[in-house]
Amino acid sequence: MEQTLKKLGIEPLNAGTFDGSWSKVSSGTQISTSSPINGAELAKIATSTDEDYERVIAAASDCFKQWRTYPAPKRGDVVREIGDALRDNKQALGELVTIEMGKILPEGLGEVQEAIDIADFAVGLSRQLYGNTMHSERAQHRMYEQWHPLGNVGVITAFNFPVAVWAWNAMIAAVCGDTVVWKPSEVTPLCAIAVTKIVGEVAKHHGFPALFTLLTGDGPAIGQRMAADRRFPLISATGSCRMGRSVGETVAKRLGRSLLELGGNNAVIVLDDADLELVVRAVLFGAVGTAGQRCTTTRRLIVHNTVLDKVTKRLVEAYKQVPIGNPLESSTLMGPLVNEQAVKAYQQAVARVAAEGGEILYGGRLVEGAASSLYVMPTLVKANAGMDLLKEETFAPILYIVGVDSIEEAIAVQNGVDQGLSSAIFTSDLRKAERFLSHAGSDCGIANVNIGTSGAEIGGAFGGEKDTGGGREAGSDSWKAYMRRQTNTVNWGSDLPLAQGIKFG
Ligand code: UN1
Repeated sequence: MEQTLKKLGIEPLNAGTFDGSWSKVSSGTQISTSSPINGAELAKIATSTDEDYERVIAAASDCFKQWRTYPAPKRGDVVREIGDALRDNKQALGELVTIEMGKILPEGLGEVQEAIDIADFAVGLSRQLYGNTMHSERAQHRMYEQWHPLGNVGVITAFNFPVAVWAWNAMIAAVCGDTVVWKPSEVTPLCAIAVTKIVGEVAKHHGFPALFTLLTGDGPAIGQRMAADRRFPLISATGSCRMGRSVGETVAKRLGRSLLELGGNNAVIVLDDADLELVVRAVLFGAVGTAGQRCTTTRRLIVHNTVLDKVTKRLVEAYKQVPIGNPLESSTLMGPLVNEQAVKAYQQAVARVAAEGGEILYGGRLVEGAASSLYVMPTLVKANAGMDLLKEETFAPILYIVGVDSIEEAIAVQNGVDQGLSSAIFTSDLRKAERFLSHAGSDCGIANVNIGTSGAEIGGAFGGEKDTGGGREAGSDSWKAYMRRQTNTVNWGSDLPLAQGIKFG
């Protein structure tokens, strides 16, 4: 652990504010971050003061005025170098994700890869920020749309993807000509500091030291302040529905834009003709991966009653074989939960199962003799669709299994929650798969066939409907959220015809 921190320039006490240079560590109050692996303190961080906040916004706003004049493909060059710098640091950064957040190393490395992938995507995008051209109804007129840089983008991220989700926003925002102010989760500040050090060097080298700035807080105060601040035309926030509702309301009050990627309550539907081998593998990754702390984690398994017993038995067998332990060790499949609060949420959910008419089939308790009190057993629950628990997102490895008699019932159960992020169906029947993907099928932002709910590629737009917040990040045309659109009409004739054929005077 020490080696990793050293490689990434993490000190025992770190500045948590970056405005193009790092603030003094003596300024703010200090928070400490510890590893869920063994509870050991990793480092202390000086949080951002009110003055730090103002300095960061001023530096980002100044930087924006320069950065937006820099041609988009050149902005792409800077992002390409950032992708290379992330490649150079992939191992150490992946380790830091694992050490500070607790996901297993292959997932920590995968997360850094996701950041590299979006950098590559953004480089290509920097030459493809296309606007449309329309045919004007007026003679000798040209009409078209262009996309301009937006300004400072405030990026508020959660602990569970402490590198990748910032990168989805930051890499795209940067090629769009925006500056990025990052407020990471107070649970994973070191990941943010390490990333800011790496990308800050590249940005500085190109003369834009305040392109990617950082604010560290202790709790929601800084995020709320950003949400209310008109100097952020866009706030992109990832986290719980509760947080998103509060940020969204505050941003809406000043008529700003928000891009929200909030809670999921993702289901996998298993039909009677499903390839069960694929089901078990996909559900294991989806429900146990990242210890159930992805927004895309599989939380509900909706199974056709004819295969319910078979699927349940196979999953119990598979769950028994999940090695739980130190996420840095290659044999481990599941590490700890991130903190005590997460363990409490897990325990509270487990405690409600019986009262709500469910039955714990496997797990439901802490791992005995573990290196910290944060290791829980992945849990399988026999459930029914009416249980209140199934409507909630508990950020822990608890999978509720529900039996159904038809695809119609399965889709109704799957859609019968407030969240709408990710969903999947396992079937060999093309018609049923298409039914699931149709307008009358899954109501989620992501709907997959014979693939689980988590582990999306960056090339598609990522996000969900309903209480998930409606935002789309990463690939496809998500970039449009980070720019402002302008419609231009140019008259190159010598008359002034009016639209709609109006004669005036
Ligand atoms: C998140 O949990 O906030 O699709 C993001 C996935 C990852 C991203 C998850 N690519 O599971």
